[in-house]
Amino acid sequence: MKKIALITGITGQDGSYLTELLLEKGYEVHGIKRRASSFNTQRIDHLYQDPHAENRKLILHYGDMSDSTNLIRIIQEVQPDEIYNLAAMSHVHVSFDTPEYTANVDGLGTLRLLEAIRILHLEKKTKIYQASTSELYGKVQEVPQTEKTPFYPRSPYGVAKIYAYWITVNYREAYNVFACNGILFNHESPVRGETFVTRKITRAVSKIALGLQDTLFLGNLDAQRDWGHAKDYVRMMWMILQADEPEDWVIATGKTTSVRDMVKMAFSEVGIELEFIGQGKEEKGIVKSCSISEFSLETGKEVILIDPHYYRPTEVDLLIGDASKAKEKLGWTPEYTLEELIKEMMENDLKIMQKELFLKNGGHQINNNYE
Ligand code: NDP
Ligand code: GDR
Repeated sequence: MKKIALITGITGQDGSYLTELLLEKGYEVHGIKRRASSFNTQRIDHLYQDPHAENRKLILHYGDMSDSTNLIRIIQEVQPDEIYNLAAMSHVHVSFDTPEYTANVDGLGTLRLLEAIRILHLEKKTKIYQASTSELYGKVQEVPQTEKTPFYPRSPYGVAKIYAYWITVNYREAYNVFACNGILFNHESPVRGETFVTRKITRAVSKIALGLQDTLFLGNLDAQRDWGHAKDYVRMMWMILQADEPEDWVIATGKTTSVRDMVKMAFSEVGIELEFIGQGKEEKGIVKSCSISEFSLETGKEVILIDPHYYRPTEVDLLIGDASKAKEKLGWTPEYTLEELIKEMMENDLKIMQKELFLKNGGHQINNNYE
């Protein structure tokens, strides 16, 4: 029997990898996309199927996590076996500027889906995955963090997601919905949003190496994150809904790296050795040596500077996850190392920036967005 999945947030990083995975597994995949004034489906365009074709396996619906009636109607039409709730205002720093919107979409949005399952009497049919996050741990209580570590969120995003976490647990306990939280630590890829720190770095390092940009401004370089590859993490999302029992799971690599070291790793991909000098907001990253002539940068050039604007009012200092439960009970282990992830992201961004350089050399204006 063909399975039907509904993905909220299908146009995002994880939505695109999960769609690829589920289509490969023979699912009929439905996705909710937002109406926007410009195209927002770039990440899934390679999977697009003509709406006039018969037996389509990928079907998109307009919708929004703030609109209950819309969600109920879509779920009624689709009758999904599995819902993956990936939609969210997912940027921690932006959530300080939009706390109410974030609470509505990331917190209440999850409730709306769970209520839709209940209203439509789909408790026995429809399983639901909730995209929970290591941001729930927030202020360090324990390292490494497990399914039992207490939560202490440090942003409106984290607080909204904690509501989503507990309402998912509550609907599992109260109504026997097969509802699970994946507590995912940071995961990245070549299609990571451009304003998250890893992608911001790989894009900027590519531009700096090619002479398209002089400097990259960053915030807190001391923050430490447990970074994995999105491809490994969406595989685990699917495994969570195939488990015998609905449970909550930590997904992480078990290794942590500072933002500063991540910057150094990205520069080393283009043969540039970076040295950090100074402290706090005066800290700078300067070129120590450059071994690839194609990317020649003069020694001593300042390429990383601090902009306090990128600091958060409250920060999460250290994340490192213990995914032993997922390994032991579901046999999940990540396949990518951080080095492989950064290499893949750098290769992708270098290709994009080489195109930009080509256009610039041809007299065209290029995108100069430094964020
Ligand atoms: P992205 O920001 O790349 O994608 C978010 C998706 O949600 C996009 O499709 C976006 O649409 C959609 N969306 C945003 N607001 C709404 C709304 N009001 N109604 C409907 N859809 C909306 O995030 P990721 O793919 O990285 O993450 C997926 C989920 O996992 C998120 O919930 C995130 O909070 C969570 N998470 C992510 C981690 C990570 O490291 N990536 C770690 C732990 C949890 P549009 O394309 O139009 O903007
Ligand atoms: P995070 O990811 O907040 O962990 O949330 P992000 O990449 O935004 O920040 C990681 C760390 O880097 C520090 N930092 C900067 N961050 C950004 N974005 N821009 C900068 O210039 C910069 N300089 C330093 C941050 O302070 C932070 O400590 C991500 C999102 O995907 C969430 O949706 C998800 O839930 C968590 O990961 C797990």
